[in-house]
Amino acid sequence: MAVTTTPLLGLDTLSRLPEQSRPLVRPGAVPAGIVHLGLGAFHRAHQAVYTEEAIAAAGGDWGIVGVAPRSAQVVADLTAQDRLFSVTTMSGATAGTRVVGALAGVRHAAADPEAVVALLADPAVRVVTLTITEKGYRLDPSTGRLMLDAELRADLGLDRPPVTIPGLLLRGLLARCRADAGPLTVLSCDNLPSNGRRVRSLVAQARALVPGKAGFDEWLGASVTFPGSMVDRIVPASTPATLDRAAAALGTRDLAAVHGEPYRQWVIEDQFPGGRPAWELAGAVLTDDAGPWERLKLRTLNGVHSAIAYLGAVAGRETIAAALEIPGMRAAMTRFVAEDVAGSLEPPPGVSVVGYGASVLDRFADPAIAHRTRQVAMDGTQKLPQRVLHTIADRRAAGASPRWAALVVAAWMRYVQGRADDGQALPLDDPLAGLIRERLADAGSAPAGVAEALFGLDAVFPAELAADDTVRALVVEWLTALDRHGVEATLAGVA
Ligand code: CS2
Repeated sequence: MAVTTTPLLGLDTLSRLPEQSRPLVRPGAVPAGIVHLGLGAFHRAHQAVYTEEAIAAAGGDWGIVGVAPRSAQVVADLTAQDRLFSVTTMSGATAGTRVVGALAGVRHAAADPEAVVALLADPAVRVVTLTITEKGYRLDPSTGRLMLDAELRADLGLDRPPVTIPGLLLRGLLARCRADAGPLTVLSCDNLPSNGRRVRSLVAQARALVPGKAGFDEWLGASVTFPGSMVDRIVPASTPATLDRAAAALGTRDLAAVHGEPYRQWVIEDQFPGGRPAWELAGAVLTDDAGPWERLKLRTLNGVHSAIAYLGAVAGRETIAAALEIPGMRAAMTRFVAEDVAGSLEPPPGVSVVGYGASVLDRFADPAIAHRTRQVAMDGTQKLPQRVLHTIADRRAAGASPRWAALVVAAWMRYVQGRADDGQALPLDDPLAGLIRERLADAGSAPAGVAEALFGLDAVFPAELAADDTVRALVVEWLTALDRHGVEATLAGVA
């Protein structure tokens, strides 16, 4: 009852909000300068918050037009709420909720792709940011080559509105060049290695499949930059509890509410020929090279996250925090970071990989965040290379035997077989799910056969790594232990 009588968040209910929950910027008051592709929870709790604070501190026409590639619901919800949404920051028993006013507009790309193409060609827009998840780039995770399927081929025919992100980006850039609309920065905010270089390569590979377009390449080289960035904040998918908490804090309903941890980090390579918001005033680090930060974060935070997700889900633990309580889990993750990850990378100056790893485990341990193991376990084929396999490759090149990293690969192999230790079904939510099932169907149930079948997925495992006997033996050893004894017994002895 209370829910239906509570008014909806919107411009006309702003005055009802507690003082500390009000937006820093009124939507509509700041013209758009950014187009963001991917309107999920992470964007709302990360770039939107940084951008709103930057505008509040230093001004500038940097309102964000948020584009949802597929989901009509988030666009409908945000439209009904005058593009306002709240972020609840949670830590232990405390929580604070604030409404964010950074969105100058919202669009549904699937319903109106031409409107998005037109936005990318608008001279007022000078930055395009992306959080489209690893698979949205349609790059082979192992080689970085554009994966051409019928949908993408049709997009690159340019004779119908684009439905893929590569198609949309290329069309937008071609239109911008034609309109001579001025310089632009395309900023990937996804957890991919060298994400700036990847999105540049995506555009180049897509462009190479489109004939003609004289002058475009020169324009692209002179006018468009693709800096790299490292993004960090734990923001789980919203649940009914997220919306209830927001409603209780705000006194209005918020259908687009998100919640996340207090920690946040954004390291950005400073290449913005058309200008940018003063993100540094919101705590972002602007640098020449985000690479060391990005490798540190992908291999440590995301590598450990995936490891806990697979092991925890197989052990029947609902959340990352609950999985971290399995005896031996923290020790195994600490050893993974100290013995394998730390030796695989050069951290940013003054940062200790082991110290960073310990702080990551403390963040994961907060039960208030309630991040589901099954959510982090999604799309493993798109995540494993940068989170674990690069660590393995670098350690092998140095002559080491990365035992703990092999455990992470084995945990993924155990997870994708679809059964938890108690026999419950586990979902396989992955763009290569069909291929994985096919491989497993032929593999039998013996760990060596399963490993053999999955190492054959060349989109995930580079040939050199798949042929490395040391790595294979380590993975099979762990997979055998997980199979025979289960996760809890396997981890029990780790100290
Ligand atoms: C997680 C990330 O879902 C996942 O795969 O590892 O979304 C993680 O929460 C963020 O990268 C934290 O910055």
